Amino acid sequence: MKAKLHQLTHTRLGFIILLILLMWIKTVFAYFVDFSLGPEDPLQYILMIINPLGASVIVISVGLYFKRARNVVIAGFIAYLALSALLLANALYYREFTDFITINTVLALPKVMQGLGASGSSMMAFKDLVLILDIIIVAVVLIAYAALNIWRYIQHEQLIWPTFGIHLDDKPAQYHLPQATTVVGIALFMVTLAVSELNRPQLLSRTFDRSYIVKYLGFAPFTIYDGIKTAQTNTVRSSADSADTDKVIKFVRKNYAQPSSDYFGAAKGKNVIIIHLESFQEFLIGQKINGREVTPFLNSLIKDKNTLSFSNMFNQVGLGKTSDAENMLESGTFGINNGSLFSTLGSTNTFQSAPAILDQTAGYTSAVMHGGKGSFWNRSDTYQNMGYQYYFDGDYYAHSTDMDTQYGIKDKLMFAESAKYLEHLQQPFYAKIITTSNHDPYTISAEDSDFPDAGTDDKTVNSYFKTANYLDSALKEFFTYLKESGLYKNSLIMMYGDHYGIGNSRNKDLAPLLGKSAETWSDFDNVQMQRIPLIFNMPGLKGGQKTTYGGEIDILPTLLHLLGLNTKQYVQFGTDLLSPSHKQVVAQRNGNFITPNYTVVNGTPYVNNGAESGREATNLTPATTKRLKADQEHVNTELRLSDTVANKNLLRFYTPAGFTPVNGTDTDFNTSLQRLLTVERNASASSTSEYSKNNNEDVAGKYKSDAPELKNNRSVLTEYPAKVAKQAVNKGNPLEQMIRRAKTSSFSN
Ligand code: GP9
Ligand code: MN
Repeated sequence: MKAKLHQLTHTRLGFIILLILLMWIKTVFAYFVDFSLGPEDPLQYILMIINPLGASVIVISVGLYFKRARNVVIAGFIAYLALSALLLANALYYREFTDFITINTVLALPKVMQGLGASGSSMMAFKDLVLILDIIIVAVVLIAYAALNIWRYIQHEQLIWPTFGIHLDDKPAQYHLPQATTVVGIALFMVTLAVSELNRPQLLSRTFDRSYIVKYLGFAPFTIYDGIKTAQTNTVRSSADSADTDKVIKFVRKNYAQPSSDYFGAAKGKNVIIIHLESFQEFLIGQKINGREVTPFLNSLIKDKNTLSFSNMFNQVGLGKTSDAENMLESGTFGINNGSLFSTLGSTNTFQSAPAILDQTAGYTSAVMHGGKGSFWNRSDTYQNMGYQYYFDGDYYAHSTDMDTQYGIKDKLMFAESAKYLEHLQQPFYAKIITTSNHDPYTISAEDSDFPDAGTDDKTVNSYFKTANYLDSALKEFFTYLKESGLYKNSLIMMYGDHYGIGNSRNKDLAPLLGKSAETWSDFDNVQMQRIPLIFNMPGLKGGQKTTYGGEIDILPTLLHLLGLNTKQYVQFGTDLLSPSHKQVVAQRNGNFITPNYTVVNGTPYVNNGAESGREATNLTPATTKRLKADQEHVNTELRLSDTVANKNLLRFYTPAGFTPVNGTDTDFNTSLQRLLTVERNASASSTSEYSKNNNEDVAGKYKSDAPELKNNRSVLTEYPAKVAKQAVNKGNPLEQMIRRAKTSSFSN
């Protein structure tokens, strides 16, 4: 044992291994104490425990490449210091921002420091000592030696240097040792990467959340990944010139469709409540399982005379899934073709999006509600840059394991708890509620759903109908509440499905339920399955079930026109679905497209309707062939130009008339609650929130739901989770009522 220890500190390899072990322990300690990386299964725990190893081996063993023993120590220690600094800096940064340091944060450091303000000094915590204890010890020893040296120098004695008891072998390292260690490090990293990709496919291409990259791969790989992404983005950006912008403006102007006179301004001045229906496909509407309607509420809503719905709407998302849908909805531009626009560009791009447009041109308050991690899909940064004023993320909702879904909280609780934020928003407002129960793997307890099993061979397909049915019932409760609170009569409610819930590989199991055959199921059918619902409901709205072909890209101009706002000056790639000149050519992110008569998959046209439905279109007239060719050209151009706008950040060069660029860093979502209530209080008699209008009565407390969690504990309806209310208290907010609520809150986050 003693010999082994001796070997560990007295050989250069031993010394390097010691540093690697220390780094490993420190990092794992930090993972569990300083960060909430949210490991979800045993494999993710294992990955978190092993992932610091690969990078530490690669970086620290660089020291071994040096010939002289002293240089091995110096280089190894510098590498060790660098990794330690990265870890500590992230721990401190995370405490304040619940996020990791990116290259862009470093570049914007002065601003960050400003943002920190008074809290900066209180950032160090006792546990940080663990991360620097080793370095402190070394520093103390060094200082002691220096003092000793000065003393000896004064005494005219010989200078001595610290060896820390490490008397390294002075025989040069074996020939292949450094190379071998590097290879071991790379191999360790590759294994971590491979296992991570298995557990979370497309981790690197989709990013999801910075915390995912750290959780799976560790800090050093995250920093390098972020560095590469940033460099790529900046290279593309710097190549932008005015000709790029001109081309885009020319295209969108030519494409513009004037509003329909029937609908323009039909919802002028109304609140807009957007309900983001997670993974919700159009085929669910009207579908029955064992004779039971999957979506009884939506089915009846669609028949309501005040409901306008579209049955030929297609999702147009790419790898960014939910975030791509949100991006199209908010910005009227497509997601990018190689990842999530939110994740890749959301922190730095210029947006001209719905919240800012509505605020600046019609005085709307804007808020988004999502019961999950605020940073997922880089939402916090992106929402800031889109001009959202408030973001109520998972911290603003009560959580306990039986309330949670994989990405948030159960929809019924989500809607119920959102009521207390909605009723305090100044009207008119633009509020988006993101649901999460209907997300793969569609788990739902028997307590929450008695919906029959669809009985196919595919469990995912079977449970999809259950969670969709649960969402439908959550919507019903929410509508009941809106009517009860008084919000309903002033609001336009819009619901849309973000993307498919059943992937192409499962469609064959689904086919029989849709009256189709699994044997003849084709690519054509897969594209038809990309339909999503789009539903507008408002008292007095001229309803109807429209068969117009369109996609998510068309929602924004449609919505803005309903609100009576002009869109001509903006860079939006879609057109108003209600406009007589709406273009019915619906692009898919991969270049396929759908028109009312044809579906073009990889350049091959298929017939949509009639007896030939699903057959390859042969014997096309020259005019039709020409038309489809032009349509394909149009699709390619709009996707390419939208990518240019995003990747080159072109909107920074073009500010539409009457629009003021958004300064995202001005908004702090940590103070959403504090600001919301302060605005209401300061407005006093002129406050337009529903709460004020109801004589400061919490209608939210009356929310009716059959959710079992709410039966015995209705306090969550009016109380704020301690975590968010505490932030407000810390920042010196004097809103006593809010503080009182926080103290009595029976759920903790
Ligand atoms: C995450 C949730 C799901 O917050 O919206 O995202 P998805 O996996 O559907 O893109
Ligand atoms: Mn989604």
